Amino acid sequence: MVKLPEYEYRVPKPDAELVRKSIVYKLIFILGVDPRDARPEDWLNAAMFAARDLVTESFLQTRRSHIEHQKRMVYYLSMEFLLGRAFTNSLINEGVYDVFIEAFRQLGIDFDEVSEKEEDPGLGNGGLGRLAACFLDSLATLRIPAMGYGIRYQYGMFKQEIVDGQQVEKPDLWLDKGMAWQFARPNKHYPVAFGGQLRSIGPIKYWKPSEKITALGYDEIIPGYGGDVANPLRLWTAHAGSLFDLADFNKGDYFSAMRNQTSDENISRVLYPNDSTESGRELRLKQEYFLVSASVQDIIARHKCRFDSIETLADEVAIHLNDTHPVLAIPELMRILIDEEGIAWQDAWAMCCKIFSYTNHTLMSEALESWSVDLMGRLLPRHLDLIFEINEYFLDSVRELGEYDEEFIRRVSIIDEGYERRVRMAWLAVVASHKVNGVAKIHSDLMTTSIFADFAELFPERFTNVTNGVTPRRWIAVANRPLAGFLDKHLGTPQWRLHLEKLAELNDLVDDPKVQAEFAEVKNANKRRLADYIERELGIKVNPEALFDVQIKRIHEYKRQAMNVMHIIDRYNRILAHPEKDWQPRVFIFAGKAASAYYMAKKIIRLINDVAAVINNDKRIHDLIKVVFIPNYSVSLAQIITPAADLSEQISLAGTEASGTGNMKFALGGALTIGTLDGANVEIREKVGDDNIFIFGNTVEQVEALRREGYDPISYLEADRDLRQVVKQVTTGVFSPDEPGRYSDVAQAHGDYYQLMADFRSYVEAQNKADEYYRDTAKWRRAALINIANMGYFSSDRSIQQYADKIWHIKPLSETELAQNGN
Ligand code: HBZ
Repeated sequence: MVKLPEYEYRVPKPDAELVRKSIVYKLIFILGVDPRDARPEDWLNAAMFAARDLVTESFLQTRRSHIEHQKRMVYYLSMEFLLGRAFTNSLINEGVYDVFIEAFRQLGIDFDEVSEKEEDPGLGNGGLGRLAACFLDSLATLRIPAMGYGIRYQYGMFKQEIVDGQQVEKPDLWLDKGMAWQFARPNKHYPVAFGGQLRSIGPIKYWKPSEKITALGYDEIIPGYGGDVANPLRLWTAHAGSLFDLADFNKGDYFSAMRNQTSDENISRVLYPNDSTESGRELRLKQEYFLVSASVQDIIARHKCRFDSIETLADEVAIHLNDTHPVLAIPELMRILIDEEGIAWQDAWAMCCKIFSYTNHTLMSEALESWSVDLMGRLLPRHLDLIFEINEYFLDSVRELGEYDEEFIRRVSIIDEGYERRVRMAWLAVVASHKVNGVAKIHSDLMTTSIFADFAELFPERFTNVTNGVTPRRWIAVANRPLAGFLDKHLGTPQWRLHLEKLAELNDLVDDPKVQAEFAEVKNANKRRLADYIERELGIKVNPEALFDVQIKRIHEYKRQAMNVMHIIDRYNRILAHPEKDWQPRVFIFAGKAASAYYMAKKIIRLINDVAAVINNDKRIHDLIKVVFIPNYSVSLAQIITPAADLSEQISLAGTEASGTGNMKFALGGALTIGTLDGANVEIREKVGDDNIFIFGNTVEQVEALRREGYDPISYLEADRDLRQVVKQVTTGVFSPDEPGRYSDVAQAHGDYYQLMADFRSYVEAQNKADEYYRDTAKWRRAALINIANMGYFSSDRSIQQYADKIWHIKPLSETELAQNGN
């Protein structure tokens, strides 16, 4: 091993002068750009290289400590990571934000202009991907020996444009501007095979694939807060063929080899959209296998490099499956252990059952993944064979219990023997994992009484809950600097960044009018920033004094953006009927993407924009209502919108939203929630108390009862004149005069499956109550402060600590372990 004296690689704690010099050096010698010609993009890249130097040191030191102290590792496998921009976040986590600001000032360059140029890597759809990113931040911050694995999609989530009120998707070329934040790892490459046949010689099976591609790794560095730990997120790209076997070229068929190259490389080309139903396409299955095959091979290679024997794998390694998307890691690990390492089937299975754990993010049966046996057999014959063996082994063990009939066996079988035989991926995950968790209390409870009821009977100890959380670094320290300053001052410490429960001390200050007024200043500054953004981007002027009512998330029927619109229309009607009343001015803000093939979600976007066009231009409304749809929702947009919200819309039908994490970010920023008793709203209510949240609508039990009894949306229309009027206006074209029938199908969609009609009245009443509260400024500010004070629980640090303790059994690197690492 190379021994270096410390000074050769330690980056000194920088001051502004050093940072300035480093930036200029990177600009000239790494990017080859003359400072006189440098554009903001060039300064950004140069500054990112300068910042990366600081993170890299912690990154290498962390890796050394893991090896030296033989730390048990957790590997977090996810098809999605919605990281958001890296630059400012890394400066905050490294504790050099102010130093960089000063360096930019000395250079005479606008820091905000430059940092806004950073691409926001959209390698995810929504909550699940963002959760994975918050978790990486917490894993590094808590010094947990961990690594993420994902796919480096060439095109992430599409860019959304709104043209004539409708969503238009444009490709997201996030890699084109250069990715200063990632290290290419040309030596981290693995073959990934597909197709071909399963052969056997006696009892020994072997797979002869027909196709081989190569996975090549890139490491994105994830810095923890405090600057001493950074973990890698290893992202794989697909490359044609085998890097070693150039047979095609040698055969002289250069052109066909090149053609194959593009089709092979399609595997990491584009992120799959989160559709209303799983689309089950072959390329998606290939992507899933591509991720897990490269990752499992890498995990084993890393293990072998640290320990002598593969036998100890289960003692040293935990693998976490973020939803069912990476579940093929289970048969892949079985395959490698049995076929390549020569381990006996039962021993390999015992190892798998110790290694894997799985998080479920949805109860909606249409969103549960399953793959046809046919397709899987064609693409992955050995894996399908192993899945059949696992199933047989599992079903035999159930039969042996002697308590269950064949109907039960049919229900728990990993293979659905319906019309077309299919592999139920969630079943496979549950059978192989030692722990299965839901993401909020209500969701975890429902999980064991609905989709996994049979398994909960078989393995009651397997099911657990870990309520989601969000990182206070990105969501306060980076996104809400005015609030960060407020907290530093009133808590008298910067420690809330690491110990969010410290926010509770604010509870003593919520009645202090001076503190309330200072909080109002924080909120107003954030509202002005958003109002400026809206004016700049959309040319719409909004009043920062109005109540900002915000719903930002994926557009989906179950999230009920349409019910929000119905309330806006009802309010519009009431204002027109009683203009003399003292109405609370409101700005209704929406943002979110619809999956490109999701017809109804796209229609909802159009409805929002159509309603906005009519109401915003109705002079009689005098700015009492403004409706704004902000295009291209992303992490960086959420960082501007969330801190500016007064009211947070969390209005999914009870029992449909697994947790939600936006709800936590809003409350943490001092917005009050208007929401149903769904997902983590339930726990937010427990923390902030009934008086500081607007809960409305049917409970899960009531929703189920209505479904059982035969839900009748018409009965609500008959009983409610205002509701009738709203539905009539939408369906007869009041908001789409150029095409009156445009929304005739919206109200009837699936017989109002998400029960908008049933919850409408109580929603409107909750909205009226919110107005009343808002008028009493002291009352509102107090409630907002109580929300902030009681959000400590929703830190992703708490979530990750729970995963580490009760699921992964992983201990963090101690300070001494980190300090002594063979320098
Ligand atoms: O995961 C979300 C849940 O809807 C939300 O309630 C929860 O807070 C969050 C984190 O636990 N689920 C998703 O975001 N799901 C997806 O994005 C998804 C992506 C690809 C798919 C299916 C779902 O194929």
